[in-house]
Amino acid sequence: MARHEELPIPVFSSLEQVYGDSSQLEEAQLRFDRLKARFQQVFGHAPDLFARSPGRVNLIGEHIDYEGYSVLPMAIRQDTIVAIRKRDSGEGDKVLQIANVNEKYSTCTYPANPEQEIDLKNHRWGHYFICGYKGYHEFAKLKGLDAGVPAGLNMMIDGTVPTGSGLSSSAAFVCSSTIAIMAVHETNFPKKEIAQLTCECERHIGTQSGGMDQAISVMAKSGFAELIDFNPIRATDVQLPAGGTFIIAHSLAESQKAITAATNYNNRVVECRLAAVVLGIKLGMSPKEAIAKVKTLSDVEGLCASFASGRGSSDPLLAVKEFLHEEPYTAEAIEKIIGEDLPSVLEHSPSSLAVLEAANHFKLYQRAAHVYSEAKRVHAFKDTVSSDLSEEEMLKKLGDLMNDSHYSCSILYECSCPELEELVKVCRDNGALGARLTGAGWGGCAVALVKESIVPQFILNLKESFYQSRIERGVIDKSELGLYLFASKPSSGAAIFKF
Ligand code: NG1
Ligand code: MG
Repeated sequence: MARHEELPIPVFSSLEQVYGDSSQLEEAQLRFDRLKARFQQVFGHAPDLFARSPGRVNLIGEHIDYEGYSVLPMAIRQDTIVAIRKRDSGEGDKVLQIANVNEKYSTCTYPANPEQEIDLKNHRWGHYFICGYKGYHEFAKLKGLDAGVPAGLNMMIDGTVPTGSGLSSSAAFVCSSTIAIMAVHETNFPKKEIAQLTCECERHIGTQSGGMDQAISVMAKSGFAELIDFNPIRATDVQLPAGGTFIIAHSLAESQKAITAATNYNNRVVECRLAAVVLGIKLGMSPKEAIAKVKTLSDVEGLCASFASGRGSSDPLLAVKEFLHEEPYTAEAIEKIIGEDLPSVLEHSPSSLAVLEAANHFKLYQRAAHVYSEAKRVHAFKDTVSSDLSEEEMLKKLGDLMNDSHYSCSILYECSCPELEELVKVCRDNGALGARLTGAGWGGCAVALVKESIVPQFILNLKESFYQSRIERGVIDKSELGLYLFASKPSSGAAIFKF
């Protein structure tokens, strides 16, 4: 049987095939009916088809996908649905019109031109659709498919993944858009190719993202978390212990990753790249070779490991401790080691130049120590789940790994924030076996592992000790609490609907 990443995106004719249980089904039916009606009202036709792709929660493995290391996320039930139709020549077929059922998002219009550059200075929600549009056409070209004259398209979007939460609303939108565009062109591809393509095209938004979010959104399977490996992308089902539940809780600090990229997300990608090149040189590569060959910390893991094995260990952290120092590096200090100016090491990519502009020092030791240790925790998590430990012991171990991951994110990677620190503490104080920030951080959600038996009480306690004061201050409305605090089961991945 083909591995599931080899299969194309499933095409369904009824909602039951994705939205399993009855409460979900009812809600999904309402959403699809409303989406179709709004489409008809705005564009004067029914859509040709729909595509949906879910958000995700990352259980462990933070900020390591772009360094080539495996991660362990699961899809959540919240998703983005795109209704789509090719425009007729009578409608003026040279434009893309992207509307949203949520009035907060006003309709965006773009030219039907895959070569258009995304205006990063003026961030608009429709830009994520254009990532998918450009991505589809780049991919079709690469495959030698004749996509013909780029079609004008009408779209109506309905998304339920909270934005700026670390739950990948962005990937849910980019993936559902790309798949809708593929489907309206009557094409479909193996999931792993779509995962790769969507990862690359989301970078048009200006973040140098790894591939985790798109991979899980495209390849998730109901009932399982997935161990996602990169180069090549592969997904392995991970059955989670039945006695534990993952609770997602929003810190109510919004993480605007596309806007803060130069100081936060892309800054860390650049620091990791520089740490990797410096390690490569310290471990014997010539600067030329290191600059050409070393893109990620996983590229020098072999060298680090052989250094460690000379000391009777296999831990790459030994090389980090030996060859990098804890004091932050200045750009000049790094240039002296590499013998090349940093803009050229970073290939003058505009997003990396923006990082250099904004940073005055680089914490190579801390970032590399986080990445290597977090990569090990992912495998420890996977091994624990498939071990023969008692459920009690298993849950305790998984919780400990999540706590260690949070500590590393917070102290070494510095991607937490005061609200997340408070929330993670509240989770642990109320009986979570483990709790950590999830997604890029700097705001957004935490994920907590809680024994099934205490879930209702846990949720009540969190409401009391974290959310109540914020409701009183008007940060959120009481009626919205369910959007910010909920239990999550592993849900299914992307799908196309033709009714
Ligand atoms: P969020 O911020 O949750 O969308 C981002 C990246 C991931 C990964 C995590 C950190 C994008 C699209 N996603 O996720 O690839 O690096 O941060 O582990 O940038
Ligand atoms: Mg995102």
